[in-house]
Amino acid sequence: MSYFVDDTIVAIASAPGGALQGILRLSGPQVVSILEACFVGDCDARLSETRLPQSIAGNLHGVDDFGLIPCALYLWTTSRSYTRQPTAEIHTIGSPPMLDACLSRICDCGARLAESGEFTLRAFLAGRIDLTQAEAVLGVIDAESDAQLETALTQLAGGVATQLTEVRDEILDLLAELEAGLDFVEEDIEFISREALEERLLHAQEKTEMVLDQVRTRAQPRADYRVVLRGAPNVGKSSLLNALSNQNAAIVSNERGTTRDFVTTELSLNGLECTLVDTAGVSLGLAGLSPEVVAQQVTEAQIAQADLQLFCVDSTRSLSRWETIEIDRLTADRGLVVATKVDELSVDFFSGNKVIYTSSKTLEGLDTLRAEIATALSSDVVGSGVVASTGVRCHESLRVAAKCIARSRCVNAESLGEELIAADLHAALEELGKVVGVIYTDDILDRIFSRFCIGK
Ligand SMILES: Nc1nc2c(ncn2[C@@H]2O[C@H](COP(=O)(O)OP(=O)(O)OP(=O)(O)O)[C@@H](O)[C@H]2O)c(=O)[nH]1
Ligand SMILES: [Mg+2]
Repeated sequence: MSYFVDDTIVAIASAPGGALQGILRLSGPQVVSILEACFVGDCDARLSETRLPQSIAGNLHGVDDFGLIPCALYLWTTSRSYTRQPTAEIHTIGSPPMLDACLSRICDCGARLAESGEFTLRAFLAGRIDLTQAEAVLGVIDAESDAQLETALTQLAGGVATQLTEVRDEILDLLAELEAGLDFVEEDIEFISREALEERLLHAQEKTEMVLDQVRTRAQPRADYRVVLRGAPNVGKSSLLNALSNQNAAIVSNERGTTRDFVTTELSLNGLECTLVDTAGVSLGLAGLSPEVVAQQVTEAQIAQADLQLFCVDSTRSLSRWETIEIDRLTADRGLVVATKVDELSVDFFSGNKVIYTSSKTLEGLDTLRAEIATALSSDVVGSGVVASTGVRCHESLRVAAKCIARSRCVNAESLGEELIAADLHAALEELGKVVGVIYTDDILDRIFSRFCIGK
């Protein structure tokens, strides 16, 4: 990875393969002189005299045997660009051999091929974005679902960085006051009272822990959510699993207690991958160690692991007392109430919860159910607002930062000295600095930017 930013880099920024349009991206001090050597605009504006961002129609010339190649040039000649360097994009026909020829022509004029992630690296080195935003760029490129995209966009817009910058600023202010106090320690002047210090330290700790919580929930890339079907025997859980997955994975019969072991099948909802789990119907009042009792235990274990429960009730009969109690206990983000068999004569449930009416026979309501499942699962993802790679990288730093602040509060409580509090706060600042990239090493940058593709 090159940290030298005084040369001019170029890369194909559009996706590999043929397309209607291809994009070449350049960044560096020589962008204008390079373009003056190989681009001629339809109007005779001199590129070097351009200060405002411009879009200029024209042609690339001298590109092997291709003659003049029509293109649109987008040019930022000042530091008001993504990389804070003169930057340009050439939008032209997306033919791979032609784009390659344009690339070598631009290199002949003085540019060098960019390494992977080098444009975003330059944006980071110029202070345009912080490390969490750089990771969010990658999050946007790699997003496989609407929810992942929204998380990455939130982070790109500042999400986690804004909160951490606020904590850092608070700690910096506090340190300034503490250290000013240390200079006057002989004179016995109190710059900040113990109570006021405790209040501000507690606030900083809580904020850090809040971000740590967000990061924790996203530390594992959630490729797989578990959605569990639950309900009384014979309400139609197995039929629903078969209908939703369009398979005959589970045995269906009008005998109660057909399902004993749990059966799973994979579902893809709006790009969210989830495992749908069928369980044995819940029977009350069983005793001993019969297969039924074991089946009940398996059901409860599956529920405990579930991200979402689909609580199924048979719409051809009224709710039992147990069902009413269970429905009341469901919270919107952990459970949905699904009424089955609406193709038969249905009774109306008077429930405070939203009920999704379905039929595994006519497939009525299944699209609504799929959409509701996806919404319930993705609210979990979006709420956290941190892309997975940031979560993995920052978890330890945030944990240590929160611990240092907590320790400084103990020092304060026992009046052990402001020097010790300051030392802990310096340590916390350093860890928070690593997260946003105020403090970084080549190794950290290599790990982040080498995962990008060339041209980004
Ligand atoms: N008319 C109608 N009948 C259904 C529907 N879904 C299920 N059934 C019937 O209801 C009965 C029970 O269905 P299952 O899917 O085995 O029910 P279950 O909840 O898995 O039952 P257990 O595994 O015993 O707990 C079967 O006779 C199904 O044919 C439906 O949408 N419409
Ligand atoms: Mg069943």
